[in-house]
Amino acid sequence: MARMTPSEAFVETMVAHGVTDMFGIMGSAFMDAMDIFEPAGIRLIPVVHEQGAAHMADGYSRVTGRQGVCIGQNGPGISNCVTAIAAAYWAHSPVVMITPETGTMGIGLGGFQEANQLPMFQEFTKYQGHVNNPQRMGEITARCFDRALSEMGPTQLNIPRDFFYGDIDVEISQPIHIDRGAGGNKSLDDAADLLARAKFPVIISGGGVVNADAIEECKALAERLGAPVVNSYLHNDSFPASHPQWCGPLGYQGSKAGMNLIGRADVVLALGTRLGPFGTLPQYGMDYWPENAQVIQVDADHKMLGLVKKISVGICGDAKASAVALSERLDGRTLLSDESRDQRLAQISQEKDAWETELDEWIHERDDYSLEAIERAGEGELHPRQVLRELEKAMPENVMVSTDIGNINSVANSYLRFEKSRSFFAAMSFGNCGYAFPTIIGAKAGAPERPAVSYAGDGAWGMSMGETLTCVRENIPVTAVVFNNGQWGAEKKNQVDFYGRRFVAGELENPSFAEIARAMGAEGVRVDSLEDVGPALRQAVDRQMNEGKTTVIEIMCTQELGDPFRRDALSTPVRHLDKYKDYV
Ligand SMILES: Cc1ncc(C[n+]2csc(CCOP(=O)(O)OP(=O)(O)O)c2C)c(N)n1
Ligand SMILES: [Mg+2]
Repeated sequence: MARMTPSEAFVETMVAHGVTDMFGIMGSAFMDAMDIFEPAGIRLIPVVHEQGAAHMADGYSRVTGRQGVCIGQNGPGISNCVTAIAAAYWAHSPVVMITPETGTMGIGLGGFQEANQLPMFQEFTKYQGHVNNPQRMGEITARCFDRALSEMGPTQLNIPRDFFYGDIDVEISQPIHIDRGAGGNKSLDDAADLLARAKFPVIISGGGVVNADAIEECKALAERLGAPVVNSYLHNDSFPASHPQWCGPLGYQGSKAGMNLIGRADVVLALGTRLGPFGTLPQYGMDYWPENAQVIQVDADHKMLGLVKKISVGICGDAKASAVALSERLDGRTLLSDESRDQRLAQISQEKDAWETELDEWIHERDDYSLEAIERAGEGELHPRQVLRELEKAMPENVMVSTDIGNINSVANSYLRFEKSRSFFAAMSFGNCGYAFPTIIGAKAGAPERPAVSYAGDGAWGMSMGETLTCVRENIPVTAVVFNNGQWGAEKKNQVDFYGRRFVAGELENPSFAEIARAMGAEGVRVDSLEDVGPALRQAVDRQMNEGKTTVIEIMCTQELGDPFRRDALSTPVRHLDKYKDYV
């Protein structure tokens, strides 16, 4: 036990948990602790808006596998973070959100910046620690850090602001590491038997494979089975794209090769994935989910087993340990699928070739609205698909890419391929516009040696571009690609398909984003010819890595639009009132 102030206990516990960086905006509520961040070896990275701070903590945790930390002033600084914490929750990111609160002697009186801060994060946190007595500062801080990792999601540390002061006796806790294990023997035996009897097994490699650093173990299992491997939705970095058995992502704007192959499966091994409902919806008019296949699902969270899809075997385990245990059980065994190994590998390669050829030829969208948009496009407006292909070809090795929510960003799903995990940070299931840019800044802060590239549409860019100032001020160089199509395209697509092209609030009249970037102290480049796309990305990455400069690449695009996001959730309008009778 050592005598400390609660501020010291709080800071020392963070140090014990390896915290070196935090994101946030300073405030009086935690100034007593903030005062000793620097001598403790903690850098508080000041941001433009607290939503950005929480996204940065998310990106930081997704690339490092360690806790990302954010903090803000009680009341508005904290409520500004809600959206980003919700996004981190659905990305399974171990973010610790530190929320200093109104002092205990004032709460309930309607004082300054007062808010009840636990309910606002209740739905989006795995654990909420409230320091109800200053003596417990160290204990509850440690628990928030441990739970973020053990539960793989955000936790909240709520601290009444007067509880930073005083004298307490504390023993600083060391981190608790949880070894999750492979799952129960019976479920592993059953799964191995199913795999041994499978004729056409297919593996879905999910976010759990990324989080458990289990690519090699997934690869070994896939190679033993000769099975196609598809990525679960927006986890394109869960299997190396150069591997002959990699078949690309399932889900919205994913790989037709992957969808065709999983459609033939009699056994699906869903490794480290919750099989989220959005990620397996029909695409390109194909209802590919193999309803009659037996499904083995491996997830570290038992509550995900069988939640969305019917399963035959559920394994509550760590993706890495479970993959090893399954490989061991298959070792030396003859598998039914061994007979057809060569034919299946040939099918994988045929399907992939066909999809690559289709992508090469699919240079623009072909629906009526898109054809008209192309017709009316001005000089220098490029086809998004061609732009995305050029960017794909120009991506540097070891790149980290974040993507936003929007039509072009979603189409990008077919063109983003990775060799290693912890490389792709999409906006995942919360699907908030404005996700990608701050998230890549956090990722870059966590891995300064890796090139960092974000994608955003012009609408989403408007929400998030303020953080360019953070890149410049804090010397965290990244490369931001902005697809400028002058519209909130993804939502406009619904007006095309369902609302008789009655466009409401969808057009965006934009200033020059390149000029704005330059005014903020970054480099700004406008691209309006296809040949310039690749070189612009390469030069920007070069400036990022060698000169420490952030570049915003604004790419001028036509208004053509790919398949809509939510075909599953919209229906053609019905109007009963006479005055709206034409609105059908
Ligand atoms: C915070 C937030 N607000 C609104 C939406 C609804 N929404 C989804 S996509 C989209 C349009 C995105 O436009 P843009 O970023 O320009 O990309 P584009 O679709 O044009 O490629 C909107 C408004 C959302 N997902 N998140
Ligand atoms: Mg747009």
